[in-house]
Formats: sequence, C-alpha cells, structure tokens
Amino acid sequence: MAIKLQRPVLIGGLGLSFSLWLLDSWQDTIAQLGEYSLFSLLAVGGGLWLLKQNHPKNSNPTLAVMPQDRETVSKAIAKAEAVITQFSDEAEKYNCVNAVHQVPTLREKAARLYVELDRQEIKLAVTGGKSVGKTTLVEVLKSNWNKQAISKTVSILETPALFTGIGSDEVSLTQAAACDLVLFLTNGDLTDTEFKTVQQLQAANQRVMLVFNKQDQYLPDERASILLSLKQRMQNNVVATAVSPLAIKVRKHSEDGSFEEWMEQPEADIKQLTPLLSEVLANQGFELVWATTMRKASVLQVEAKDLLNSIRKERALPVIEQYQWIAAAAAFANPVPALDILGTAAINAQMVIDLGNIYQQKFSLEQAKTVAGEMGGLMLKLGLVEISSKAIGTVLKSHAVTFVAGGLVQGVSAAYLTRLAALSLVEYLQQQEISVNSGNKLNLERLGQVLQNVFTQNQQMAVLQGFAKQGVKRLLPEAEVAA
Ligand SMILES: Nc1nc2c(ncn2[C@@H]2O[C@H](COP(=O)(O)OP(=O)(O)O)[C@@H](O)[C@H]2O)c(=O)[nH]1
Ligand SMILES: [Mg+2]
Repeated sequence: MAIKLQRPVLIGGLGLSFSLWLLDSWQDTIAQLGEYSLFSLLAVGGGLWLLKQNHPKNSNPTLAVMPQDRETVSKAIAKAEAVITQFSDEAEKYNCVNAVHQVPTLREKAARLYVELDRQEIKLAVTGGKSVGKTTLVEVLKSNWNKQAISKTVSILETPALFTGIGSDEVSLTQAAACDLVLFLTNGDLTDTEFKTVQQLQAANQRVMLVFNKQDQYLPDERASILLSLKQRMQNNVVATAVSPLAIKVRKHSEDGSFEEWMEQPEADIKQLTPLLSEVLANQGFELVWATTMRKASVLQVEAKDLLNSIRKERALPVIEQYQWIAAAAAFANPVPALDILGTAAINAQMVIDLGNIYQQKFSLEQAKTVAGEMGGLMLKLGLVEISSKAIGTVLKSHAVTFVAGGLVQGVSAAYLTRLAALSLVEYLQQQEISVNSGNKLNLERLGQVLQNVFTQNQQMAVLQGFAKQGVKRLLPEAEVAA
C-alpha cells in the first residue's frame, strides 16, 4: 500500500503546481490508511531532509572552550546573570507570578558560582563500571598518595557504578560533572559504551584521565597491547594501575634442595598514576576549577533561558492562535489551490513581527516579509503543503464532518500551515542567543530543520484530527461534527 502512495508524493515533490483537485482523486486510497501510512507518506516526502538531519547535534557552544583565565569564567557567569535579569524583567512586566518566585533561586545560584570560581578544594571523581576497582583506588589514594606538591586540598568522590543496567547513569555522570577531574576506570580495552561515555564527558569540557586498572590480570604482552590501544583512543591520557593485585606464590629454595612456598600480597601499583595526578593538579589546579565553574555557569544559563522561553511561549500561543484563524477565514472565503494557500494567507508578515517582538527580535516590515516568504518557500520545498492539505482533506472527510464544504479544506489547511510556520519560528527564536542585537540574519538551514521537526511533531493523526475539528467549529459552526 505504501508503494501506491509514493507516486503522488514524488510528483508533488517535483512538480509544485500539483494542486488540491488532483489530490482529491487520491483521497479514496488515502482515506483507508491510518497513522502508519501517514508517516510513510511523510518519510517519502521529507526523506532527504530527514537524512540530512541525522548529524549529531552540536553540543552547547559555550562549553567548547577550556577557560585559560579567570576573566573568561566570570564573563560566562555574567552572561548567565544577564539571562536571569531578562527573565526577571519579563516575568515582572507580564505578571508571571510563578516565574517571579523562581528568580531569587537563580540569582543565588549565580552568586554561588562567583564563590566557586576561587574554590580552594580540588574535587576528584572516580567512576567506571561495577567492580572495576573504584573503592579500592580511593582507599589506596587516600593512604599512599603524597600530595605535597599540590597547593589546594583534594577531595575524592566515588560515583555509583556506571553501566549496571539498573536505572540510568545520569546520577553518576552528574556527580562526575560537578568534579574537576574524572578518573575513569576500566579493566581492559574500552567497550563502545565506555568510550562513548568518556567522549560525552570530554565533549562537556570535563577533564578525564583513563585508568587501566587490574593490569596484574594480564600477561605482559597483552597488557602492553591494551595500553597501546587505549593510548591511541585517549590521546595518551591513560595510566595503568593494579590497586589490589592478586596474591602471588613465592618460593624460597634452600641449599639442601628443599624449598618453602607462601602467598605474598604485592603492594598496590599506582606508580604511573600518582606522579601524573600530582603534576596535573599542581600545574592546572586553577584551570580545572575554572572549567567546572564554567560548566555550571553554562547549565545555569540554559536553565534561565528555558524559563524565559516558557514565559515567552505563553504569550506567543494566543498570538499564533489569532493569526491562524485569520488565515483560515481568508482561505475559506476565497479558496485557492492548495499550493497557493501560503502565498495568499498563511504566513502573515505582521505575525512574524509580533512573534519577533515577544522574543526581543525586532523585524522591520521588509524583513518580516522576507522571513514569511522564505518560510513559505521552505514549506513548499519540504513538501509540507501537499502532505498537510492531503492529510487534512482525509481527516475532514473521514472523521470530522458529514460533508466537506467548498473552501473548508483550504481554510483548515491555511490555519494548520500558519500554526506550523509560527511554531517553527518560535522554536527558532527560542534558540537564538539572548542579547544578540536585533536584525539577526535568518539562518535558513537551521529554520528548515526546525520546521521539519515541528512538522513531524504536529503531523500525528490525533493532532490533525483535533485540529481539523477545531477548524470546522470555527469555519462552519452549524456543521455536524462527528464525535
Ligand atoms: N586482580 C585485581 N583485582 C582488583 C584490583 N583492583 C580491585 N580489584 C578487586 O576487584 C574487586 C572490586 O573492587 P572494588 O574496589 O570494590 O570495585 P568497585 O565496585 O569499582 O568499587 C575487589 O575484589 C578488588 O579486590 C586489581 O588491580 N587487580
Ligand atoms: Mg565501590
């Protein structure tokens, strides 16, 4: 059945003059299909786009640099504070009572970061899978490590074991993230999961030292080759240890040919680890603490930004709702072929200006027109217009009303496309940096990705059905709407 569907969609994707009356003839086929088929439609229509999206998401850019000076970090804290201030201002201006209550906590967190910047204690985390030797390492370090060269005090924390399969690793990783240096223990070559976790920590600007423990369990050859492989994967940032080596049998021969045998417990071997650790903590103690503070500042900034975005969205939704029904009424009264809906009604430049204002992004009318035009073009290019009109036609016929009045599909489609465009614009604006001056050039590629995501979220049958019913109530208050 899916194969039948590929044709019209491909035609639609290629020849954009494909209009609604033509789609009409496919409706009987489509009417029999459920949610699954809608997704296959979407997959074909937006296939290329979805593929392009598979790149891993950029991690937070503010985390990308290891701070070399105190100044950089205090600037990052100031930036978080600026977002908090913006949040506080808007929360008060628009009377968001709950939001206003959250401000003091955010401010306190920011104040604490300034203290953290000069923290005198270096925090070490010891992490890794179950039974890799974390507890033993902590004990050995506490008793055998000479920390004279280090000016700051050192605390050592063992995280809960990673990769146990019980619950998530989040608790452990959060604990590790609050530390300045992570000792990541493994007992052999890294598994994929271990390696990914190490990379994840490093990507968040977390300093990680890999500790290959229990090396006494390997023959010298094996041990060397594992170490080599680990060094290649970890840019040399690896040490081998045996924090609790197995007892070995010792035999002492006497002159008369007899011998004595006994088990002897070798000492913990941390001779590669401690000098390196002392050196790193002595030379980079400040940078490590700064980096931790920087990570925390970034987390705080994101937290404040999310809160700010959520109070802004509360103001944006009624605006979107309003423009969406304006578009619906216009297209209903003056039905045009599906593909022209965008040009005539759906993305209103004034809506772009209004939404921009909520997100502190000032658009001139000229700019707003450009944005509206670009978005319309993107929606056509992505095939969203055909797919949406088709799906809405289907929903109206089969679920919402007993008959489809002329212009109804166009009206509801116009509302739906307006909503998609507006939600995408909001999503896009939410991702913009606070305090960037207005008139920021639109990043079309980014906007296109957002559009595709928003479309996917809103294209489920249930969403469409709810939307179509709402649309019918608006446009044809007297129509019979199926339950
Ligand atoms: N052979 C050997 N056993 C070790 C070594 N380090 C730890 N172990 C043993 O591994 C087991 C788990 O150690 P533990 O420190 O509790 O691991 P944790 O679960 O990571 O805290 C214990 O029986 C330790 O004696 C080592 O270097 N060599
Ligand atoms: Mg333990």
